[in-house]
Amino acid sequence: MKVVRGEADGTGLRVGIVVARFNEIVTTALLDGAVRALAQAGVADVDVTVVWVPGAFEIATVARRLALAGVDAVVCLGAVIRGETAHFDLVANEAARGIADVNRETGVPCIFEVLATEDLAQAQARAGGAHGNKGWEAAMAALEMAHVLRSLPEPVAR
Ligand code: INI
Repeated sequence: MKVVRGEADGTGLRVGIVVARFNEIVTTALLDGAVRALAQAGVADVDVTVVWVPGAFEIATVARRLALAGVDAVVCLGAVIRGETAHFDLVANEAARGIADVNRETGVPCIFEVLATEDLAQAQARAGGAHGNKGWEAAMAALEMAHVLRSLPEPVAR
């Protein structure tokens, strides 16, 4: 039996982080958690690329570019907070769909950490508050997935 389980060791891995400016008070905290997690796991500072984009809707475009440029994983950070219009659902759904598409299209793990919350307090609770820092968790998931994919055989042409 072969069991593949990723590790939280970032030595030698290149990681892209795409972070939305919208709700920056939240996303800066997510970014801080992600960067600290990567450093603690041994990812070299020069191997981390952080790209800011206007909002969650734009994350997938840059995630795709970083994935195709050769990073081992991409961490996607955003915060969509419900307002009074349907914009919330459109942005949240399209951000999720776009990032999922990049995963499938490129085969490079793109970790989805776009918070979708009812209010700012819920988002802040997940960005270094009572519910921890989801940016940190996303970074660890990125390393785990990068290791899992490195451990598997290359795809065969069919
Ligand atoms: N972008 C976010 O990242 N979070 C939000 O809560 C949000 N809301 O609510 O509108 C949001 N909108 C901007 C969107 O991501 C795009 O940047 C914009 O529509 C331009 O394409």
